[in-house]
Amino acid sequence: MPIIDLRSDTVTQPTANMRRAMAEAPVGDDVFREDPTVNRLEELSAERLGKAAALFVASGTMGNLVSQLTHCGRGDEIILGDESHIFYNEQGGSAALGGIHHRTIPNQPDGTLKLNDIEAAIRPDNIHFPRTRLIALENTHNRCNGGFLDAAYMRAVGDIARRRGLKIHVDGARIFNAAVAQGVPAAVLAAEADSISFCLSKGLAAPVGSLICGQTDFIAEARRVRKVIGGGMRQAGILAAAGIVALNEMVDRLADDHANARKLAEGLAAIAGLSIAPEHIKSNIVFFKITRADLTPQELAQRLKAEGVLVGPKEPDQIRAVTHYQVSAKDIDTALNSINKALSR
Ligand code: TLP
Repeated sequence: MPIIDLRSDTVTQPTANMRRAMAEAPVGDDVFREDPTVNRLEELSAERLGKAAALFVASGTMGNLVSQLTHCGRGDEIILGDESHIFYNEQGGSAALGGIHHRTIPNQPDGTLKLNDIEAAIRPDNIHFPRTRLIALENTHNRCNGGFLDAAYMRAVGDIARRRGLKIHVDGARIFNAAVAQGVPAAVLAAEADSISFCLSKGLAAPVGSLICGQTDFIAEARRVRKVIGGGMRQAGILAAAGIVALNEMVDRLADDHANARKLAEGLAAIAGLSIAPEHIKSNIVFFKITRADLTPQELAQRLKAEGVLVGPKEPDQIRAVTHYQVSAKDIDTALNSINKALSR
C-alpha cells in the first residue's frame, strides 16, 4: 500500500540530484574551515538571507540553541511566543545549557506577537530583574497554522528592538515557505534579524542540516558555541552538498506545497465532524479540529494509518497535516477520501 505521509515535511527524502551531489562533493575538515562544500553552502546561505556570514549546524534545534547561547549570557531573558517552537519543542535547551530565562507572551493566531505585549515585557533596569536581551520570532509559525510574518511587521519589531537596545533572532526553519507564500525574497524578511536560522531538511528536502545567518562577528562567536556543544563536524561537505541543491532547486516549488495545503484545507472544511477555516492556511501546515466527542485525534490517526495516510494527532482535539515534496495533488484527493471514510464509521 502506498503511504501518504502528512506527519511533517521533515520526512522528505533527498532527491536524485542531491544524492549525486553528495557522492561527488569535494570535502575537507570543516573544524579547520577546510571543507570547500560547507564553505560554499555557508556563502550561498548568507547571500540568500542578505547577511554577511552563515554557519552550518546539524538541526533547527541546534540553530536556535547556538543563536540563543551566542546572544545571551546566564540570567539574561528572551521574549518569545508561548506557542513558539523554541519554547514548546526544544527541551528548554537554553535554560538547561545556558541559564537563559524565557519570558513568554501570547502568540496571536497568525504567529505574530502583539507589539504592545513585546514592549510591556521588556524589563526596566532594576536589580531584581533579569536583563532582557533578545526578541525571538518564528517565520513561518509552526503551531500557528504555518502563518507568516511580513516585512512591515518585522520592521515594527525592529524599531522596538533598536529603540530598546535588544537583538532579534528569527527561527526561520521555514523562512523560504514564508518568502514563497508572500512572493518576496527571504532576505527581505530577514532584514531586521540579528540572527536567523533556517532548515534544509524540511520542505527543501535535504537529509540533514540548518544554517544560522548573521553578521561576521556574531557568526564567529556562534562557531565557538557550536564547537562547545559538540557540533563541530569534519567532512560535512557530504551533507552540505545536498543543501546547495536544496537552495538552488527546491525553493520555488514550495508554492506547490502551499496549493496542496489549501486544497486539503478546503476539502476538510466540507467534511462533517471536522472544523477548519481554510482562509487561515497560508503555507504548508494544516491544523484541523475534530468536533465529534466520540473520536480522539489518536483514534482518527489510527484509522487513517490503516488506510495508508499518516497524520500528526495533537492533544486535545487537533490533527496536524503538513504538505511537502512527496505529496501530490492526487495524494490530497486520496487522503480526503480516506478521512471521509474514517469519519463515516
Ligand atoms: N519541527 C518539527 C517538530 O519538532 C515539531 C516538525 O515536525 O514540524 N523550528 C521550527 C519552527 C520547527 O518546526 C522545527 C521542527 C524546528 C525549529 C527544529 O528543527 P529540527 O527538528 O531540525 O531540530
